[in-house]
Amino acid sequence: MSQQPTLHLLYSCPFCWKVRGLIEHLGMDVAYVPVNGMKIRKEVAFAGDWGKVPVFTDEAGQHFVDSTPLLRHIDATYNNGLLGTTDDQARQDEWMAWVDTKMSKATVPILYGSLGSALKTTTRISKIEKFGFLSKRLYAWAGFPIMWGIIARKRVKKDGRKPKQLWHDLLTEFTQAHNGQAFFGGESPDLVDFAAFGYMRSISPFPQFDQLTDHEAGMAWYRRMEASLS
Ligand SMILES: N[C@@H](CCC(=O)N[C@@H](CS)C(=O)NCC(=O)O)C(=O)O
Repeated sequence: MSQQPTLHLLYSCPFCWKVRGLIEHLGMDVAYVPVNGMKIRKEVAFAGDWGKVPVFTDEAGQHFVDSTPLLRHIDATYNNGLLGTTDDQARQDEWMAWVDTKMSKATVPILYGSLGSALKTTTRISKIEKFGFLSKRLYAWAGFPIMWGIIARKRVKKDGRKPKQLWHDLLTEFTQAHNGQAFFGGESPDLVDFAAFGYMRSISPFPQFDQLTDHEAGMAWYRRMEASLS
């Protein structure tokens, strides 16, 4: 029996945006299913004990988790692996690891790195994510000092740079690795481009995205990535 593939996600989850970009690039017919951020574990319990989003369920009802393995699985299954194989596999693997460690760590500081930005972020999240009646209010009011105090403050302090500077440095390093080409993957994007694009795009629903748009090379690449979606 065949069913429409689904992607269980949170709109504010960078890992989910990685997978969405690839799905949109390939023009796949996938239904997005938002989960309640306060009950992720319960809402994706159907996929086993992983307990996180994104979860991709294919037409046969099989579940796949973890964004980078998921990128590889989708590319291999629906695109003949064209974006995940190159002449220089070591370069692709090395930069995929770079994106998944460096860029993934930069999303929390820019979204929650000061009390003011944490408030902006949680207010926006309470509007765009699926919540229960009470949990929405609880999250909007209690979420921001928690995110700032417990998670972001330590991370910003440890890095030493302002979150904007951190992003600008990462975008400079990443776009320089394109070696003068339009994308990391060359004339067209590869899986590393989609991973990086996902992290950056996850900031786009928030006002802090303004802090990234004045990185010229990074933004030019971002616009090319957007144009590659169908
Ligand atoms: N390595 C995973 C990380 C996924 C992840 O941490 N997702 C978060 C949302 S942004 C989550 O579901 N967290 C729930 C939890 O850890 O309980 C991936 O790349 O997919």
